[in-house]
Amino acid sequence: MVEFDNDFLFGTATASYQVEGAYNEDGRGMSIWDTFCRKNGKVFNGDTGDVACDHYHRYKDDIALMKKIGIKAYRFSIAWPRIFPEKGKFNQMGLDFYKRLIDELLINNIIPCATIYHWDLPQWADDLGGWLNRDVVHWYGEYVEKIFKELGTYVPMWITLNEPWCSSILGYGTGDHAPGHKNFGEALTAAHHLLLSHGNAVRIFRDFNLKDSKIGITLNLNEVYPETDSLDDKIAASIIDGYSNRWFLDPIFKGSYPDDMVKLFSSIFGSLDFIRNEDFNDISQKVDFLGVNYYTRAIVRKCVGELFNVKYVDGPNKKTDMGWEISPESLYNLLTRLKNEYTKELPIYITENGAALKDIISDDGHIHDDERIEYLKLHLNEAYRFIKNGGNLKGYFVWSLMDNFEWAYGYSKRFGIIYVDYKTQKRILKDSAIWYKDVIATRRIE
Ligand code: IFM
Repeated sequence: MVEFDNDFLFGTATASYQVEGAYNEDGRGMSIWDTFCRKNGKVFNGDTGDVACDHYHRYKDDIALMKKIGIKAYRFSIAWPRIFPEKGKFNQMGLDFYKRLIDELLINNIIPCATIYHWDLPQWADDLGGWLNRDVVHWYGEYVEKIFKELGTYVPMWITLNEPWCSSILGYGTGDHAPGHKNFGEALTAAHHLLLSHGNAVRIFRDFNLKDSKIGITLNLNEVYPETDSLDDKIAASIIDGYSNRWFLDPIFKGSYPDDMVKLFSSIFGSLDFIRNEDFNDISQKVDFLGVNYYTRAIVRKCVGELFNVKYVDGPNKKTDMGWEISPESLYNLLTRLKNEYTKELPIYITENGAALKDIISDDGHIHDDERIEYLKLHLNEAYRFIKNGGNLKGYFVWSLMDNFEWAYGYSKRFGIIYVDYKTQKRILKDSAIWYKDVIATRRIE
């Protein structure tokens, strides 16, 4: 029997560009995703976040649904281009939306958990070089300062960045995400400036001395396994671990980049001269918690000719609609490794976990997403196992509250526990939402 303590936080998560819509209302400026979606062939079906789930207008109804499910915390993100649509120009109307959203959450006893940056960089910032321009640290600093000043006391949980690996590697390395560059040297520069911006935001946050608020960062992390026991595959796994996990964890928790990766990256991409020694003092500012987004594991083998001479290979287990292998026990291994090597007693939150599935509305009008229930159940079981073995895991946020804009996949992937009919904007609670309601109410998984 799995039974979570009363202080374990059960939440759900979304992000501004994925749900809000209202892309040109109340003074919002354009973001890199508005631009990216308008480029031919970048996003499935030419989909955009222009309307998305219309959460900007329907947030009250959506919060009522959260209340119905019994959700205790809502992780949303703030759209930087609503707050600063132009460089140095603050937009009160944009901020007021988040005031309304937070008020409504508080009235309904739902804890607001705000992510400050979930990928929607203002277009003006990109025009000036985006995450490649070191000045971005100051632009982001100005933004976070305003946010803490206006909203700081109402939000108990702040997250500086969501998944800087994706913002940098997918945005500047592979070109799969906005702004769509394909240059891994740039990706490392962007990653560094993201990390610096994170550290600077933590420092600014401390200056506000918000006694009832905590701050952390959310990283997408995986366990990386070699396909075989060969030395070549083990080295391949260590490289991918360095590239996707340690490159972000080490500077935050250990105050330096991992030596092996510095050597490898500089041998491939040349001098990493965007790094200054004093930067690590900023990046390793003490955080109050670590947010972990976990979906799958990685299995790799050596393969000459691929990037880093490594190839990702398919695992044997069932996959979600993203093609991601379902591997709950790797969540346990990941959390245990984080505790041992990085976080020790520091609280961890699973800030995202969930499954995209081909949900269909049955003849009875319901969505019987048993596979999602199974996915969530298996992962919550592993989360509980971690707690029972001494892990300081404080909460779990399902990705996502509702189906939404899944970046380059447009609306073709459904992660929600609430179904969204994009034509009518009708919401339907999936069976997983009803199941989650029961888990939250009893704190138990049968
Ligand atoms: O939808 C995304 C989210 O924005 C960031 N984490 C992963 C999710 C699923 O791909």
